[in-house]
Amino acid sequence: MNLEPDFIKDAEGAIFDLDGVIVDTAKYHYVAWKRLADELRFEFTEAHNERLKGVSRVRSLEILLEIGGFDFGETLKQQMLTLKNGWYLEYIHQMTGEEILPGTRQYIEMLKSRGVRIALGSASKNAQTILNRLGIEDLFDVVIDGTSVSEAKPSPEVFIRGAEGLKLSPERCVVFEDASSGVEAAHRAQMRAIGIGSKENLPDADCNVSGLYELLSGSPTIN
Ligand code: B16
Ligand code: MG
Repeated sequence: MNLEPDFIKDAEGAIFDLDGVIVDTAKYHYVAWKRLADELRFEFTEAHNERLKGVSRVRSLEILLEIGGFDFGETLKQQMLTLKNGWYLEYIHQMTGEEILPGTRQYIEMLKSRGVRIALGSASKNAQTILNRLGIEDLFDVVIDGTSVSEAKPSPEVFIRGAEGLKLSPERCVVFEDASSGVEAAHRAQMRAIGIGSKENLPDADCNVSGLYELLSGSPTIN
């Protein structure tokens, strides 16, 4: 039995966020940001890190510095962004295909077998590197990431560009997202959003599942 909501079955395009949907890179962002906070000698917890999920690198630094009570100039902030990204890349380069979240490849392949076109819609400027490390570049017809958009989620730009790349009107596409900023971006792009996470954390998503594997197996949603 397949319990996918009908709006996914009717879609011609599927746009996937990366961090939190396909792979858990948040844990690597966390250790890299924590390293920066340690250098600045303030506590940065995993709860604080929740606020950085789905937001751009620059905005993440602003939030981190707010938490630490710092207000630095542009030059210093740029140096910190470079430093953090260098540390993050050290972790990312160790990743293997085993870190793909359960059911991802199977679910995307199932959609493709139905003729659904597939895009990535991520805020990350490292998305291409991560796809390469995981060995899943072949799954995507189009990749829109932090290097190809000018506005961060909740701007709908990343998803509108994804639909354009797939040559589909936005209403024909669905988005898979784990961040509330991404759900809002999908809705502003006139797309339905499948929330990867609980209804409590993503109340505005059109349905909620704990992971793509639930859509594959036909398990009930956790709405
Ligand atoms: P980078 P997503 C987002 O990825 C992460 O969730 C967010 O924590 C990160 O700040 C952002 O990418 C930018 O990442 O530093 O690699 O450019 O969820 O949009 O796939
Ligand atoms: Mg995400």
